[in-house]
Amino acid sequence: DSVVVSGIQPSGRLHIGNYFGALRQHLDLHTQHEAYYFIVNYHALTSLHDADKMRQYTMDVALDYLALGFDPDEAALFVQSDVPEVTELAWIFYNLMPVSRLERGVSYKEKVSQGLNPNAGLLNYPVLQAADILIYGGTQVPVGADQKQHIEITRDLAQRFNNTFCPDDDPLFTLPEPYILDDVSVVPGIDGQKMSKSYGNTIGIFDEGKALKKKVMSIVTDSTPLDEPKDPEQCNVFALIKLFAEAEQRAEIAEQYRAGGYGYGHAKKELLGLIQDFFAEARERRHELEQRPDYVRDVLRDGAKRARQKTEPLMAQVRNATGLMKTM
Ligand code: AQP
Repeated sequence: DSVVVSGIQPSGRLHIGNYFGALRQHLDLHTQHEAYYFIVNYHALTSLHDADKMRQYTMDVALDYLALGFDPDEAALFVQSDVPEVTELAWIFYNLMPVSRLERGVSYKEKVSQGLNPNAGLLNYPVLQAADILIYGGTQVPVGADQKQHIEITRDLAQRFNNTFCPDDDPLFTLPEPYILDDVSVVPGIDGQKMSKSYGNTIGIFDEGKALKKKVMSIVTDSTPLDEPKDPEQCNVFALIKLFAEAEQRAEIAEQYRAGGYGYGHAKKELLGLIQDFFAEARERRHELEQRPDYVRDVLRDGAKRARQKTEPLMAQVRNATGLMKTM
């Protein structure tokens, strides 16, 4: 049976790239399968060193999930650091992973090429992620395309562990599959690059009012004059409209692009309305939930309890397989 597993960083408010690339799939799948979703604060620690912000962003992600429809009766939502077995397993995995493989990691290399002086946590990010996935016996990992290579590293680690420590007929870890939907695998940001917090090009799921309007109006377009026909498939605004509009409306808007006389300003207004409507209910629910921090904490605590029912016995097997004694 499928076990769905995915993590999300508490490194700022979630954006619509996170939503379409991952969160929506998390929400779709969590009522159908056993599912574990965790707020990966250890991962965020690779770049965030501010305790107040860490606490705030962690609560923010929990609020976002609940507001968008996560049902705590259906699956576990919890904070990564509430499950200490994960870092324990990560340490074991570090010893199976060549440094050279991590240094070739696409997202690691990209951050370094942007001038970041990487810490050891960042280099080892995919190993901790592998521990996160494998410790719950994850089989499906709903993520955006940027995570594909990390899932390959996870599969590699599962295999290395099984080959090194388990008899052939009794592997401990299952190899997970990435669950990536093509249409939404890379959501562009307001400058047309992948929407990403580190590029400062995001539109937040819960942005509203002037802030939201300003972001939508600043989406980069070319300079084709208003009356000339335009190719919707070449337009950043349309790329986002496609995510929010129903098929029929999408086709109508594409038609207007091609006909000419329809400017990018029109398209941006259309998009703004679509975003406002799409998240209206969730926005209201989020405002309500903000008044109930104790409830949110209860959800996270229950989620962590459920998670540990899975991780404690698994770690006993891992210690046994590796000869790591536990005397108490
Ligand atoms: N632009 C995107 N399109 C599709 N999917 C995306 N994801 C992120 N950006 C896009 C997916 O969202 C999930 C959560 O990712 P994360 O918490 O690791 O966030 P992230 O990838 O760190 O998001 P950012 O904004 O891109 O952060 P930085 O700037 O730190 O790299 C993942 O499944 C991810 O694929």
